[in-house]
Amino acid sequence: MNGDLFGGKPAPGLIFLPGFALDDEAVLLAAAEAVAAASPFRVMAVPGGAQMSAAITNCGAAGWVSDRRGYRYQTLDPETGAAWPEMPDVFRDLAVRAAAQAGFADFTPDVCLMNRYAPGAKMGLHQDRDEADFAAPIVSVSLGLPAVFLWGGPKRTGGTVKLPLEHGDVLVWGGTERLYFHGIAPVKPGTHPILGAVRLNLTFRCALQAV
Ligand SMILES: O=C(O)CCC(=O)C(=O)O
Ligand SMILES: [Mn+2]
Repeated sequence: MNGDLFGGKPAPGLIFLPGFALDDEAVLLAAAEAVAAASPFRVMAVPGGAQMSAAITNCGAAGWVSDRRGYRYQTLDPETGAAWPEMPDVFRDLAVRAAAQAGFADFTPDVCLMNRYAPGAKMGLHQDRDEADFAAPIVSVSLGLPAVFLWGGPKRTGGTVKLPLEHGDVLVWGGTERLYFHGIAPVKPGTHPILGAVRLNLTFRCALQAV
Protein backbone atom coordinates (compact mmCIF):
# COMPACT_ATOMS: atom_id res chain seq x y z
CA MET A 1 0.00 0.00 0.00
CA ASN A 2 2.85 2.40 0.74
CA GLY A 3 4.43 1.53 -2.60
CA ASP A 4 5.95 4.53 -4.28
CA LEU A 5 4.42 7.12 -2.01
CA PHE A 6 7.65 8.85 -1.23
CA GLY A 7 9.18 8.70 -4.66
CA GLY A 8 10.67 5.32 -3.84
CA LYS A 9 11.83 6.18 -0.32
CA PRO A 10 10.37 3.82 2.24
CA ALA A 11 8.24 5.10 5.11
CA PRO A 12 8.09 1.99 7.23
CA GLY A 13 5.27 1.85 9.68
CA LEU A 14 3.28 4.73 8.24
CA ILE A 15 0.10 3.46 6.62
CA PHE A 16 -1.53 5.87 4.19
CA LEU A 17 -5.25 5.52 3.41
CA PRO A 18 -5.91 8.16 0.74
CA GLY A 19 -9.47 9.50 0.73
CA PHE A 20 -10.57 7.05 3.44
CA ALA A 21 -12.71 9.69 5.22
CA LEU A 22 -14.26 11.22 2.11
CA ASP A 23 -17.52 9.28 2.22
CA ASP A 24 -18.15 10.60 5.73
CA GLU A 25 -17.02 14.20 5.21
CA ALA A 26 -20.41 15.83 5.85
CA VAL A 27 -21.18 13.94 9.06
CA LEU A 28 -17.60 14.29 10.29
CA LEU A 29 -17.63 18.05 9.80
CA ALA A 30 -21.04 18.42 11.44
CA ALA A 31 -19.81 16.39 14.41
CA ALA A 32 -16.61 18.43 14.61
CA GLU A 33 -18.67 21.61 14.69
CA ALA A 34 -20.80 20.25 17.51
CA VAL A 35 -17.69 19.36 19.53
CA ALA A 36 -16.23 22.83 18.98
CA ALA A 37 -19.54 24.47 19.97
CA ALA A 38 -19.30 22.75 23.38
CA SER A 39 -15.52 22.97 23.88
CA PRO A 40 -14.22 25.77 21.66
CA PHE A 41 -10.90 25.73 19.84
CA ARG A 42 -8.21 27.58 21.77
CA VAL A 43 -4.50 28.24 21.45
CA MET A 44 -2.52 26.68 24.27
CA ALA A 45 0.90 27.55 25.61
CA VAL A 46 3.73 25.02 25.54
CA PRO A 47 5.88 24.42 28.63
CA GLY A 48 8.50 26.94 27.45
CA GLY A 49 5.79 29.62 27.44
CA ALA A 50 5.42 30.04 23.66
CA GLN A 51 2.01 29.62 22.03
CA MET A 52 1.21 26.59 19.89
CA SER A 53 0.51 27.51 16.32
CA ALA A 54 -2.53 25.23 15.84
CA ALA A 55 -5.68 25.84 17.88
CA ILE A 56 -6.97 22.72 19.61
CA THR A 57 -9.95 21.14 21.29
CA ASN A 58 -10.81 17.57 22.27
CA CYS A 59 -13.58 15.05 22.64
CA GLY A 60 -13.74 11.70 24.37
CA ALA A 61 -12.94 10.44 27.85
CA ALA A 62 -10.12 12.95 28.31
CA GLY A 63 -8.46 15.79 26.48
CA TRP A 64 -4.84 16.53 25.69
CA VAL A 65 -3.79 19.85 27.20
CA SER A 66 -0.59 21.85 27.35
CA ASP A 67 0.47 24.68 29.63
CA ARG A 68 3.55 25.89 31.46
CA ARG A 69 3.35 22.81 33.71
CA GLY A 70 3.65 20.42 30.77
CA TYR A 71 1.58 18.16 28.56
CA ARG A 72 -1.07 15.81 29.93
CA TYR A 73 -4.54 14.38 29.51
CA GLN A 74 -7.31 15.63 31.74
CA THR A 75 -10.94 14.68 31.98
CA LEU A 76 -12.21 18.26 32.32
CA ASP A 77 -11.85 21.03 29.76
CA PRO A 78 -9.86 23.72 31.62
CA GLU A 79 -11.69 26.43 29.71
CA THR A 80 -15.29 25.34 30.34
CA GLY A 81 -14.69 23.45 33.60
CA ALA A 82 -16.94 20.69 32.21
CA ALA A 83 -16.16 17.27 30.81
CA TRP A 84 -14.97 17.27 27.21
CA PRO A 85 -17.78 16.46 24.74
CA GLU A 86 -18.36 12.77 24.12
CA MET A 87 -16.62 11.32 21.10
CA PRO A 88 -19.18 11.31 18.26
CA ASP A 89 -19.99 7.78 17.02
CA VAL A 90 -19.05 8.78 13.48
CA PHE A 91 -15.56 9.75 14.73
CA ARG A 92 -15.02 6.49 16.60
CA ASP A 93 -16.40 4.35 13.78
CA LEU A 94 -14.11 5.95 11.24
CA ALA A 95 -11.03 5.52 13.45
CA VAL A 96 -11.87 1.88 14.18
CA ARG A 97 -12.36 1.12 10.47
CA ALA A 98 -9.15 2.92 9.47
CA ALA A 99 -7.11 1.11 12.10
CA ALA A 100 -8.57 -2.25 11.04
CA GLN A 101 -7.76 -1.49 7.41
CA ALA A 102 -4.19 -0.72 8.50
CA GLY A 103 -3.90 -4.04 10.34
CA PHE A 104 -4.75 -2.96 13.89
CA ALA A 105 -7.89 -4.98 14.47
CA ASP A 106 -8.63 -4.18 18.11
CA PHE A 107 -8.24 -0.42 18.23
CA THR A 108 -10.94 1.52 20.05
CA PRO A 109 -9.81 5.09 20.71
CA ASP A 110 -10.85 6.77 23.94
CA VAL A 111 -9.71 10.28 22.96
CA CYS A 112 -9.70 12.53 19.93
CA LEU A 113 -7.57 15.66 19.69
CA MET A 114 -8.74 18.17 17.09
CA ASN A 115 -6.09 20.46 15.62
CA ARG A 116 -7.16 23.51 13.61
CA TYR A 117 -4.50 25.11 11.39
CA ALA A 118 -4.78 28.48 9.70
CA PRO A 119 -2.43 29.13 6.77
CA GLY A 120 1.09 29.46 8.14
CA ALA A 121 0.37 27.25 11.17
CA LYS A 122 2.56 24.18 11.66
CA MET A 123 3.45 21.49 14.15
CA GLY A 124 7.11 20.90 14.92
CA LEU A 125 8.63 17.43 15.02
CA HIS A 126 7.44 15.61 18.12
CA GLN A 127 6.53 12.21 19.52
CA ASP A 128 3.04 11.38 20.84
CA ARG A 129 4.06 10.13 24.26
CA ASP A 130 1.50 11.37 26.76
CA GLU A 131 -0.70 8.28 26.42
CA ALA A 132 -0.84 5.42 28.93
CA ASP A 133 -0.91 2.84 26.15
CA PHE A 134 1.74 2.78 23.44
CA ALA A 135 0.51 -0.64 22.27
CA ALA A 136 -2.36 1.08 20.49
CA PRO A 137 -1.81 2.83 17.15
CA ILE A 138 -2.60 6.43 16.22
CA VAL A 139 -5.19 7.30 13.58
CA SER A 140 -4.90 10.76 12.05
CA VAL A 141 -7.57 12.24 9.75
CA SER A 142 -6.93 15.25 7.50
CA LEU A 143 -9.74 17.59 6.41
CA GLY A 144 -9.74 20.94 4.66
CA LEU A 145 -6.61 22.57 3.29
CA PRO A 146 -3.79 20.30 2.14
CA ALA A 147 -0.65 19.91 4.25
CA VAL A 148 2.70 18.18 4.20
CA PHE A 149 3.20 15.50 6.85
CA LEU A 150 6.78 15.09 8.04
CA TRP A 151 7.64 11.51 8.99
CA GLY A 152 10.86 11.00 10.89
CA GLY A 153 12.22 8.12 12.89
CA PRO A 154 12.86 7.12 16.48
CA LYS A 155 15.22 10.09 16.99
CA ARG A 156 14.58 13.78 16.40
CA THR A 157 17.59 13.97 14.12
CA GLY A 158 17.97 11.87 10.99
CA GLY A 159 15.69 13.68 8.58
CA THR A 160 12.12 13.25 7.49
CA VAL A 161 10.19 12.12 4.46
CA LYS A 162 7.43 14.41 3.28
CA LEU A 163 3.94 13.12 2.56
CA PRO A 164 1.40 15.48 0.98
CA LEU A 165 -2.00 15.12 2.66
CA GLU A 166 -5.35 16.08 1.16
CA HIS A 167 -8.87 16.46 2.47
CA GLY A 168 -10.14 13.01 3.47
CA ASP A 169 -6.76 11.28 3.79
CA VAL A 170 -6.07 9.11 6.83
CA LEU A 171 -2.74 8.02 8.32
CA VAL A 172 -2.21 5.19 10.79
CA TRP A 173 0.98 4.34 12.64
CA GLY A 174 1.75 2.06 15.53
CA GLY A 175 3.75 -0.93 16.65
CA THR A 176 7.49 -0.29 16.57
CA GLU A 177 6.84 3.09 14.92
CA ARG A 178 4.34 4.25 17.56
CA LEU A 179 6.84 6.72 19.01
CA TYR A 180 8.33 7.95 15.72
CA PHE A 181 8.84 11.70 15.36
CA HIS A 182 6.42 13.49 13.06
CA GLY A 183 5.11 16.96 12.34
CA ILE A 184 3.29 19.26 9.91
CA ALA A 185 5.04 21.77 7.64
CA PRO A 186 3.58 25.29 7.58
CA VAL A 187 0.16 25.12 5.90
CA LYS A 188 0.13 27.00 2.60
CA PRO A 189 -2.43 29.76 2.01
CA GLY A 190 -5.53 28.55 0.23
CA THR A 191 -9.28 28.12 0.45
CA HIS A 192 -10.93 24.75 0.81
CA PRO A 193 -14.41 24.58 -0.78
CA ILE A 194 -16.04 23.43 2.47
CA LEU A 195 -13.75 24.53 5.28
CA GLY A 196 -12.34 27.76 3.84
CA ALA A 197 -8.85 28.76 4.99
CA VAL A 198 -8.61 25.93 7.52
CA ARG A 199 -6.95 22.56 7.88
CA LEU A 200 -8.61 20.33 10.45
CA ASN A 201 -6.88 17.26 11.86
CA LEU A 202 -8.52 14.61 14.03
CA THR A 203 -6.02 12.52 15.99
CA PHE A 204 -7.39 9.37 17.66
CA ARG A 205 -5.49 7.60 20.40
CA CYS A 206 -5.84 5.31 23.40
CA ALA A 207 -4.81 7.66 26.17
CA LEU A 208 -6.25 6.04 29.27
CA GLN A 209 -6.97 2.42 28.62
CA ALA A 210 -5.29 -0.64 27.19
CA VAL A 211 -6.64 -1.91 23.88
O1 LIG B 1 -2.11 17.68 12.23
C1 LIG B 1 -1.61 16.59 12.03
O2 LIG B 1 -1.76 15.96 10.97
C2 LIG B 1 -0.73 15.96 13.09
C3 LIG B 1 -1.14 16.28 14.49
C4 LIG B 1 -0.26 15.65 15.52
O3 LIG B 1 0.74 15.06 15.23
C5 LIG B 1 -0.65 15.73 16.93
O4 LIG B 1 -1.63 16.38 17.28
O5 LIG B 1 0.06 15.12 17.76
MN1 LIG C 1 1.56 13.94 16.94
